[in-house]
Amino acid sequence: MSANRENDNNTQSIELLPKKSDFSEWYNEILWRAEIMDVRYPIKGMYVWHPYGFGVRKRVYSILRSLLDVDHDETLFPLLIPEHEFMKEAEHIKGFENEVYWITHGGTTPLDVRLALRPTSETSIYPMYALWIRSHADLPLKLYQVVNTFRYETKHTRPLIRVREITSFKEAHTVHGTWDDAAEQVEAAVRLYQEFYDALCVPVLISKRPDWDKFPGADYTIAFDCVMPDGRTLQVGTVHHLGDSFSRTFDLTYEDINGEQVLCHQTCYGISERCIAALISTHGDDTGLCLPPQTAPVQIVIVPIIMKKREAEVQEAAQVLCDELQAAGFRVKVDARDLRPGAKYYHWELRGVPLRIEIGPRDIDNGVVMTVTRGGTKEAIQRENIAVHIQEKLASVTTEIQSVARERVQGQIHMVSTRGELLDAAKGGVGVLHWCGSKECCEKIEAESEAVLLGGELRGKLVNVDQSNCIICGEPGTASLLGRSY
Ligand code: 5CA
Repeated sequence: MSANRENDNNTQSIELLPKKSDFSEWYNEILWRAEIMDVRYPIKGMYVWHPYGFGVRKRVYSILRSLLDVDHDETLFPLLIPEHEFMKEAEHIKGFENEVYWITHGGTTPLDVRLALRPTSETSIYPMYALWIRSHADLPLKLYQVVNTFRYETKHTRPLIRVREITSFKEAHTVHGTWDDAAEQVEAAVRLYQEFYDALCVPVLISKRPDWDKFPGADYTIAFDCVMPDGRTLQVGTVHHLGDSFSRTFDLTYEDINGEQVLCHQTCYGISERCIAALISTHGDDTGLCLPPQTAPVQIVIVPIIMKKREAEVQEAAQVLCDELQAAGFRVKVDARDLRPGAKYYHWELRGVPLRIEIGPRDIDNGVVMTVTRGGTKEAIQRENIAVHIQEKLASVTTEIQSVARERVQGQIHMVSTRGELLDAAKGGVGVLHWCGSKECCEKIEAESEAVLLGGELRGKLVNVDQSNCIICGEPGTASLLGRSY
């Protein structure tokens, strides 16, 4: 990023880089220009939320919270985990040992017990669960928290995508009486995440990660991937069946109806700020962000079109309109700044505001306002009963955003039915093929495609495929994803 760009966010003349030509550059530009993240914080992998970006985060996480709050309770655990707790679960340690930041001193005094900055919170939460859970009446227990977690990532860090301080880690941790109950919770969590990504209008692929790629300590992992405009995939959420491995380690038992002490079964599922990377990347265009109305901090911007003679009247009409729409529950703003309308259009288009309303003297005379969607559709609508018209307009904007995204992603998914097609399978997108689940066949598929087998047992709405035989060995296989991931 060039140094002279720091103060020119309101300059009109600079075009965004075209999204198609260099997605990575476009992504960096948009985070900066639309005031999402500031990447100049002097620690690698740690970034600062601009207030506007934080406004998007607030909307997105309020959708996630409202879905969870139906049958989960929100909680908050400490950031630090004593070494002896962190080191209890062997698989878990193996998975995270290279990623943990340690606190070794309090001031100048070496600590007796080193403290880990949570990379995720199993080992912080489960010792407390062991104190709380006594009987079957305490189950199921379903809690979640939205916190920061720290991972010393060694791969290339990128804002929102791969960070060392995950600032927006939503992690849910549930406890159940049986393995089957936990498996049912996994399905419920998958439905919940699907609903969440539907609300963001972000198409997602859902698959079961291969055994060698599951969460450290889990029985199995279901992952959500979105397809970025450059064809690479981004894992934007995971749901893990933990079986009883953590329960054994942390002594999580309950008294069942027969008075016997039985081990609990657990699940956990997480989503990070990657969901915002997915939102931005999926919908943004060469003009800037493009936010589905539900996620937009400002849903409607009103731009008064001033003619000198009737300035006060127009400003007043814009404010009255704003008050009326606000009272109807919309997030609305009047842009009364002393700037040309064109500069204001540019400013709000860059920030992804879904709908603009222009109101000038002639509109007032005709009892109408001019609406312009972020996609560029112009329509004059009646001033009377305006809230109803605007509601419909925003709903149609959402539908439009959804279908554009879906069409783009569907064009990036290629069905692969023969081995010969493997090499091109993940070029510019994702290949769908049948795989038996074995490591041996996976290795062949990956070698021949120069891509990664993301997962099998494909579900979700994007791809409809039946059972078929493994592309390599011919044994029964399930629809599986092949891609190159971030
Ligand atoms: N304890 C479980 C579930 S809460 C857990 O930690 N799962 S995880 O490791 O798969 O992380 C959950 C999600 O966080 C991932 O699917 C991924 O979307 C996101 N994530 C993981 N690491 C990072 C990172 N360094 N930066 C941004 N997001 C990340």
